[in-house]
Amino acid sequence: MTTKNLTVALAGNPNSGKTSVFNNLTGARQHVGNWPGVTVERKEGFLHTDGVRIRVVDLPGTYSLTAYSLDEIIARNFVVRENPDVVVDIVDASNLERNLYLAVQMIELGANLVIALNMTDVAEAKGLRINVGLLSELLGVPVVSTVATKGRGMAEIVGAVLEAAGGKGRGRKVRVYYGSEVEDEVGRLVALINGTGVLVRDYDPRWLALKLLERDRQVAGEVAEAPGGAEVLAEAAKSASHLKTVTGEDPETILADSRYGFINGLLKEVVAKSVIDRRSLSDTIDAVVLNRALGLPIFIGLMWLIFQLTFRLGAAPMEWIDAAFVWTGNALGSLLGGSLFASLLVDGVIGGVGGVLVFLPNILLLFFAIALLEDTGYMARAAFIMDRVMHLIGLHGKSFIPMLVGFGCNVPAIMATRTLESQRDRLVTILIIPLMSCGARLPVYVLLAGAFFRPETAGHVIFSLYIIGAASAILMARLFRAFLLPGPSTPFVMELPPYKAPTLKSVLIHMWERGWLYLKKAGTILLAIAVVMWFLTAVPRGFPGREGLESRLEKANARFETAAAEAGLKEGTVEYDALYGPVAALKNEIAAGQLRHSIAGRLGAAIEPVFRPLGFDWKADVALVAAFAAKEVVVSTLGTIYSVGEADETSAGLRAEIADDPVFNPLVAYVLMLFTLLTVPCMATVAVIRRETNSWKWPLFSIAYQSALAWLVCFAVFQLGSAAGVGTG
Ligand code: BGO
Repeated sequence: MTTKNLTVALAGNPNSGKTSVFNNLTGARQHVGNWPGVTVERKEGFLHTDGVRIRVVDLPGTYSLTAYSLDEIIARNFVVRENPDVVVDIVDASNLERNLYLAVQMIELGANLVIALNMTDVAEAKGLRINVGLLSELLGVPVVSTVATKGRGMAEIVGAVLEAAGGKGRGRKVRVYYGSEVEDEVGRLVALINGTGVLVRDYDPRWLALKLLERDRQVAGEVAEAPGGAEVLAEAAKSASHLKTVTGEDPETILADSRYGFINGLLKEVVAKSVIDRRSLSDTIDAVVLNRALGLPIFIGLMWLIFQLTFRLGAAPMEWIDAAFVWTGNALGSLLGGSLFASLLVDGVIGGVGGVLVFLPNILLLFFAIALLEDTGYMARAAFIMDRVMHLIGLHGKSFIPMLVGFGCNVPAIMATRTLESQRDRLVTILIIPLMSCGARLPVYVLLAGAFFRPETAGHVIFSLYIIGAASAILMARLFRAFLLPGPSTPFVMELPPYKAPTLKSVLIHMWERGWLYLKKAGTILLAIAVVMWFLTAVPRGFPGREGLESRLEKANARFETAAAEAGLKEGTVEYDALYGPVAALKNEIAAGQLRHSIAGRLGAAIEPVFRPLGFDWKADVALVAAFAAKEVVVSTLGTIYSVGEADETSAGLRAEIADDPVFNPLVAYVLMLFTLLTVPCMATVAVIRRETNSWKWPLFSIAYQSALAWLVCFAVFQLGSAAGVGTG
C-alpha cells in the first residue's frame, strides 16, 4: 500500500492548548529540536491514519503574525515557505476575540486552515454558546470543537485535516474589508506588485500590500532585495503617509482596528453571550445602538436629524451665496447691456452654474455628517442594524454599506460593492444603489421644497424622499432576488470596529474631498451643460410676431417714460409700478415667446405628451431630460430657462421665480422631486455600472427599469393627488 505524506502545522495563541492537542495527536512519536539558526524549540511528531502519514509541526505560540517577535516570524515563514498542506489553528473558545485575531491573519496569509475550537468546556462553564456551524460558514473554514485535556474532538481534527488537504485552496476565502481609503491604496499597490512581479511567487499580493502598509520590517527587507522592489516600497511609503494624513492614524492601527472590527462583528453573530469580560465603552454603546428594539429607531432618528440639520443650518449661507450671484448677475447685466454675450454670461453661466453652487453649504453639511458617522464607527453599526431588514429582501447587511455611501454619491457606492463576494448579491446591490438619493439630488429638493413648502415642513418633505428612495430600493431588491437573480445568499461577517472620537481634521478632509468633487463637477460638466442649455433656449432668436410685439413695446415704453416724467414718479413707488405694468407685460410676452420657439422649447413641447400625465410642463421636461448628464442639472437648467424667460432686469432668486410659475404647485413640485429621485441614473453612474458589471446589459436594464418606475410612481402620485385636491387648494 502506498503511503501518502501530509504536513500539518499547529498554530495558536500561547496557552490555547496547542501542546495538549499536539500530544494527543502524536502520542510518544515526537522529535524535539531547534528551528534553524535560532534557539527556539521546534517539536515535530507523526501520526498514521487511513494510509496517510501526517507530520505534525508545532509552531511557536503567537498572538499575531507581525514581524515584532522571532516566534511570529518563524510561524509565518513556515506557513509561507514550507507551505504545509494544512494549518490547524488551536483557538481558545473561552477567549475568542483575541484568539481569532491570529486565525484571521492565517486566513489572510493564505493558509489552508482548520480551526480547532479548544477549551469548549471552559467556554460552556462561562455560559458562552457558540454556533460552530455558523462560525465555520462565516469564516469559510472548517471548525471542530475540542477539549484537548479529555482527548475530545481529536478524531474530528484528523478528519477535517484529511478533508481540507484533499480540497486545498478550494474553499471560499473571507476577506477583511479595511475601509475604502485603505482598500484604494491596497488596490493600487496590488496592481503595482502584479505589474512588477515582486515576490508574487512567494506571497499573495494583497497580503504583501497590507504588510507593506503596516511597515513590516521583514517583508520590506525582502521586497527591497527583489527586482523592482524599490518602486513598490516607495509607493507603499506614499500610501502609508497618505493614509496617516487622511485618517490621522498609523496604517498599522487602522488595519488592527479593522481586523478586530471584523472579529467583533463575527462574534456578535456566533456567540450568544459577549465574550469580552471587561465591558468596554464600545460594548456599552453597542448595547444601546445595536439593541433589537432600539437600534432601528435610533438609526432612523439619526438620519432624520442629519437631514434637518443639513436643511436648516444650510439655509442662511445658501441665501448669502444666492444673493451674491443675483447681485453679480445684475451688475454684469447692466454693464454689458442686452447683448447675446451678456445673456450667455448672466442667463447661461450664472443662472445655471450659480443655481447649483448655491447648494454647496447643504452638500458640505451632508458630507460632514456622513464623514462623522463613518469616522466614529457608527456607519458599520448601521449596516449591522440593517442586516435583519436586508435579510428580508434577500440581501445581507453588508450590501447596506454601499447603499449608505450612495447617499453621498452613487458612483463610489457602486464601486464599494466590490466587497460583496457573491456576484448575485453584488448585481442586485448595484441595481438598487441609484435609488439611494445621492447628494446631487439634494439641490433639486432644497430648491423645490424651499419654494413650495414652509421651512418647518421642507425638512420633512426632503426626508420623505430619502425614505421613498430606500423603500423603493428594498422593494426592487426583493423583486430582483425573486425573479431576476434568484438563489441563496452568501454568509458574510460584518465588521464592527471600536468606536472612536473622530478628529476634526479627518472629518474635514473627508468632507472636503467629496465637496471638491461637487465643485469640480460644477466647474466642468455642469458649466458645459449650462452653456448648451443656454444655447438651446436662446436660439433661434426670432419668432413669428416678434417684430410686432417689439414695436408695441417701443411705443409702450415711450408712453411710459413721458407719463412718468410728467408726473415726476420715482422708481419703486406703487404708482410707478402701475404705470410700468403694460411695459413689463409686453417684455414677458416677448421672453416667453422666445423660449417657446427656441430649440429647447420645441424639444420640450415634443416630449410634453409623455410627461403631461405627471403634471409637468415643457420646462420641467427639458430639465429632466438634461438631468441625465448629472442630477443637479435639473436645477441649473431651470435656472437658465427661468433666467432667459425672466424679462425684468432685476432678477429675483430662482426659487421665487419657480414659485411664481402658475404651472407649479406643491403637488407638481413634489412629483418633480420624486421623478428626479427615481428616474434613470446619471451618466457617470451608468458608466460605472457598465465598468463594474463588464457588460452593457445591466446599465441598459437600469435605465429601462428606472424610467418605468419613475413614470409609474409619479403618474400614480400626481393623479391620486390631483383627484384628492392636494396642493391645488
Ligand atoms: C495546565 N480544556 C481545559 N479545561 N483545559 C485545557 C484544554 C481544554 O480543552 N486544553 C488545554 N488545557 P497547553 P499551549 C494547568 O497546564 O496545552 C489546559 O501553551 C496546569 N499545569 O491542561 O500547555 C492544559 O501549548 C495547572 O493547563 O497550551 C494546560 O497552547 C493547573 O490549558 C493549559 C491548571 O495548555 C494550557 C492547568 C501545571
